Amino acid sequence: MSSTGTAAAAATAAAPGADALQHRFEQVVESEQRIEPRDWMPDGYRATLIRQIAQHAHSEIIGMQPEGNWLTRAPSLRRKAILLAKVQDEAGHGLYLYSAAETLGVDRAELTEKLISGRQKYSSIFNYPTLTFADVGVIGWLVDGAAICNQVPLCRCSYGPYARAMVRICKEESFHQRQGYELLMTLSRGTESQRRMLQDAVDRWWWPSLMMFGPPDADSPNTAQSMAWRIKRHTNDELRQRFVDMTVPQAERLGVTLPDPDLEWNEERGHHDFGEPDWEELGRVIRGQGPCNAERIDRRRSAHQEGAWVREAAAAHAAKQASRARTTPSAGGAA
Ligand code: FAQ
Repeated sequence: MSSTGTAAAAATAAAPGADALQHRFEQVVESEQRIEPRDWMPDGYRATLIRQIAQHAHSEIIGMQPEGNWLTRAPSLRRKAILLAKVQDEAGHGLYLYSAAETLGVDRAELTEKLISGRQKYSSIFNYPTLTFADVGVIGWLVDGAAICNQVPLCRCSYGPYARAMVRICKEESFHQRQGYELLMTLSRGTESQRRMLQDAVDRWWWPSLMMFGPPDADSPNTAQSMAWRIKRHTNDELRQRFVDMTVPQAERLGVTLPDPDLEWNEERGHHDFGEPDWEELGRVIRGQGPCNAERIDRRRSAHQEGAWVREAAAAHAAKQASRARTTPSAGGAA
């Protein structure tokens, strides 16, 4: 047998079977190591990650719109600079996440197409309108606060590229949350009408923020499998509870009332009890019938169309650079 033939036979003999691959995958997950792009993974694991990471990336990109709406109307240059930086961070988060999704074998252009044709979801929270500048502060405080609660555990997700992207994203989200809280602190020390504006924004954003964590555990089809794969580290209800417990003292400090008559400390449980969000409303918003769904997707679709020339120019530039690199000897090679 030729040496090539011997190597091929040895490789075939050494190639692990499906059971061995599954076993190795399970061992990596159970021992808190990371699955990396070239590792074998079950099809369902790959599909779940693509679904969640794509939804997450789309949320960051669509999430630029509600606050972006206030960029030209920020009340001072300082507030405008802060808001610009925050909205740009969100674009960056979207890009890290699309890159993480691409390591699973999907293409960003394909994911964008699925978003604008309504075949992939994004977070329900971005389908509510931003009526006053207080909404910018409340989004930072409550929406970024909820995002942090949900995303800090994702830094320990079993899929390496997603977990690593989350580390940086969470650091930036913490800054976003603080800028929102600082804005609201300023409003709370302001005039009577500024305090009313603050309370009105809290009243409108509280329940949609609780819905960000997804349906109750009993109605969450994906949680059990995602927890077994250590993609999700906590259930939707556990994280919602953590968010409520974290937020109540912050609301007291701000001097606002959270719009839930059932909200109270439960000594026995060591947690706050709270009321039931309107799950039918969440269902409607996820199905595309929220107050701003159509507007958000139209805006995203037209931004994508208007940006076509930029993508074409970037591709033409990259092709030109690549062809120059092929035909021009490099400085190192010439020496
Ligand atoms: N909105 O079985 P589960 C941010 C869907 S980023 C829309 O519980 P899962 C930063 C769900 O996809 C915010 N759809 O699903 C920022 C599933 O769909 P399917 C985004 C929702 O995946 C701040 C079905 O319902 N964050 O805020 C929602 O196990 C400020 C059944 O649900 C992430 O994406 C919802 N709220 O748990 C930017 C974090 N909830 O199966 C700008 C990563 C559920 O029909 C300004 N994602 N659905 O395809 C996750 O942690 C999870 O995917 C959950 C849902 C917890 C969202």
